[in-house]
Amino acid sequence: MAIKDYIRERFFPHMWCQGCGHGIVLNCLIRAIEKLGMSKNEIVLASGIGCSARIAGYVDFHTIHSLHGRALAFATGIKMSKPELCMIVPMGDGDALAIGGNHFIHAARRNIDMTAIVMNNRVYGMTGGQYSPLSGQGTLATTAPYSNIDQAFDTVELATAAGASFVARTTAYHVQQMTDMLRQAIMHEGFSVVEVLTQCPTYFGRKNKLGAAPQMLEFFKERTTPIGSKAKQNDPSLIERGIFVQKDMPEYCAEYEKIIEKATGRAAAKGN
Ligand SMILES: Cc1ncc(C[n+]2csc(CCOP(=O)(O)OP(=O)(O)O)c2C)c(N)n1
Ligand code: SF4
Repeated sequence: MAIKDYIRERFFPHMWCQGCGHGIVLNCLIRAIEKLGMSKNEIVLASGIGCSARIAGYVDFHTIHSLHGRALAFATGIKMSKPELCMIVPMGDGDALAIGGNHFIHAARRNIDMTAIVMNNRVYGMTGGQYSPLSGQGTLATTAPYSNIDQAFDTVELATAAGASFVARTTAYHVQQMTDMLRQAIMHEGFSVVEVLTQCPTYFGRKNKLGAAPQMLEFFKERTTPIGSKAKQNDPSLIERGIFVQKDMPEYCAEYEKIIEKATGRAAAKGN
C-alpha cells in the first residue's frame, strides 16, 4: 500500500504549527506500518486530547479521539474485546504522564499488547504552554514564568519500573531510528513504549529561547547518543537513545483468554 493510502487526505492541511515535531512522528509511524505491510483495517489508533492526539484525525485506520489522559483506558477496552487488532496509542507528555500517569503505569504493569508513543515536547502545547511533568527543573513555561521547580520524570525509567516489556527512546531528528523503533514496537507482543523527544517551537522553544525548529532538532542531534556510547561515558548529561528493554513476558489478553477457557471449561463440566 502507498503511504498516502494510510492518511485521510480530506483532513489536510493539518492543524500543527510550522516546525512542530508531531508531523514527523506521524510520517515515521505511517512508514513503519507500510514497512510491516499491514492493512489499515487491522489497526486501531486510540488517542486522548492534545496537539499530539490529533494524529487520530489524520490516519485512515480505525480511530478514536477520546478524552485527555484516557487514551490507554479506551485502548485497553478495545484491545480486550478485539485482541486480534493492532493497537497504537500516541500521547503527549501531559496526556501520558500527567493526567494519564496512572493509566500509563497500570497498562505497563499488565503488559497489554499495544504500542504507546509518548510524544515528549516537554510542554502542554494545545492549551498554551503550561509546564508538564517532563518539562524539567529550571525550564520556563506560561505557568512557570520565574522557572519551574518540578523535577521531570524519566519516561524510560518509569516505563521500565512499571513493567513495560519493550521500552525505547528516540528523537524527531532521528527519523530512520524512529521508523525502525516503531516497527519493532508494533511487532512486539506486550506493552511497548516509544518515547520520542520532539519539538514545540511555539511554546517550549520560544519560552526557553531555544530557537526555531531547526535549532531544536540540532539540539536533539547534539545532546543525544546511542545507549552505552563512549560519548555518554565522557559526558553523562547526554540523553541515551535506543531500545532499553525488549523481553518476552505473559501478555494480558492471552492470559485473560486462558481464564475464559478455564471458566467455560468448568461451566461445561458442570453441565451449565
Ligand atoms: C480532563 C481534561 N483536562 C484538561 C484538558 C485540557 N487539555 C487539553 S490538551 C491538554 C494538554 C496537552 O498537552 P500534551 O498532552 O503534552 O500534548 P501536546 O498538546 O503538547 O501535544 C490539556 C491540559 C482536557 N481537555 N480535559
Ligand atoms: S503548539 Fe506546539 S505542540 Fe501544538 S501544534 Fe504548535 S508546535 Fe506543535
